Amino acid sequence: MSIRRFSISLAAATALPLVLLSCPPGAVGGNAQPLDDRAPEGFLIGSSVAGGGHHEAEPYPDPFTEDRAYTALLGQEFGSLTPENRMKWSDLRPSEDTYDFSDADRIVDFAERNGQEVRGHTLLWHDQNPDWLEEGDHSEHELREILREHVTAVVGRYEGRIHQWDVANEVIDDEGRLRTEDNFWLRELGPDVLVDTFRWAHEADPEAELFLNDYSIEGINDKSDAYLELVGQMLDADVPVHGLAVQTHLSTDAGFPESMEENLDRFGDLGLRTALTEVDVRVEMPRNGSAPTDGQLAEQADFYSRALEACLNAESCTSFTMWSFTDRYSWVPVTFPGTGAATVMDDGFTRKPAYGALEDTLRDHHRQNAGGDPGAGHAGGSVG
Ligand code: 9MR
Repeated sequence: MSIRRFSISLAAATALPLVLLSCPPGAVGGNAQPLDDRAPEGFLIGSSVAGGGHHEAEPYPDPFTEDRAYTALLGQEFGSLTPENRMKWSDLRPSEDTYDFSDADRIVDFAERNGQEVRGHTLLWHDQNPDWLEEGDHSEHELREILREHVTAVVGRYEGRIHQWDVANEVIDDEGRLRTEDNFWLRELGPDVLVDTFRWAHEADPEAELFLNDYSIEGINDKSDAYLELVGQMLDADVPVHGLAVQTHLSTDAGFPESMEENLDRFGDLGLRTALTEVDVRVEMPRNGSAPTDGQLAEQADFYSRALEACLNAESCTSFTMWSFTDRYSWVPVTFPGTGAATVMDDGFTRKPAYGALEDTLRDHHRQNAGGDPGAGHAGGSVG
């Protein structure tokens, strides 16, 4: 991510007065009717909360604690928040003997003040594990104890305050095989530790819904087939798994996953809940450094709209969470250089056609299902 992208907007936008939060759609700042308030009852529109991870190498201060214009929108527009990095091992566990819950607590407190739900992310992953863990010299028994203790402490700390957990993240590879080599836990403790982790999480908070979360499983393909099989086996063994979380990192170049609704339905048929948990749609950035073309933005808007529509139509799918709502803090250009502009607002919080497409999709869904209550959302708006 280049400094150029931030040179104008960052200083200006952080100084925006909060009065701008009543601006009409399309303008910088807030909106007359926040996105989540347009959603049908029981359906949440969410966003990740920026901080940690790639942000630490970027030339801006911590977004969540320092960028008031950002947090104002975060508190106002969404019914559900997911810490982008602050509940990962890298952030919660500075050392084997210590926990640092300060950033995670701040997010959960903020969500509560704003009447928002929180999705917990994540407990068992192959990435963002601390060195003391992956490079330590622990016996199998000790590692198992470290994991059990962590899951119990973290899920237990937020008992009753986090409604869904991405317990396991990306445990199946692109060929549809369990990551028994590159997932530290599965490699060191064997595949059954996956099941144990769900059981420990369930014991720590019996009310929390426990999910498997992954990318490239939007449509019906080898990888989502592998999840269908895995989750079927887990359910047969009475493992407390309650949902499949479909990340939904899309690219206009790769085409839209046409079988999305059908795919969500087949997990719903198993009695699972589904959720779109990390939605973004990246585009190829023009080589001359200019903004995406109107054609690209229209195509992106269409992808956002179709993903939301698939989720709204699938009975099992009850939330649509974006992995950043603004390009200012998106991970995309860092990981996929040459691409970007993946979110519904630009660096300066101006709404793109994709934002309008989400509004239209929610409105159309409401019309088709007249009788729903689009006003039934979270309290929203309080920033503190
Ligand atoms: O957005 C996160 C970024 O800040 C981190 O640097 C990165 C580390 O891998 O993880 C990103 O979040 C990932 C999420 O936890 C799991 N799905 C893929 C997301 C994007 O990489």
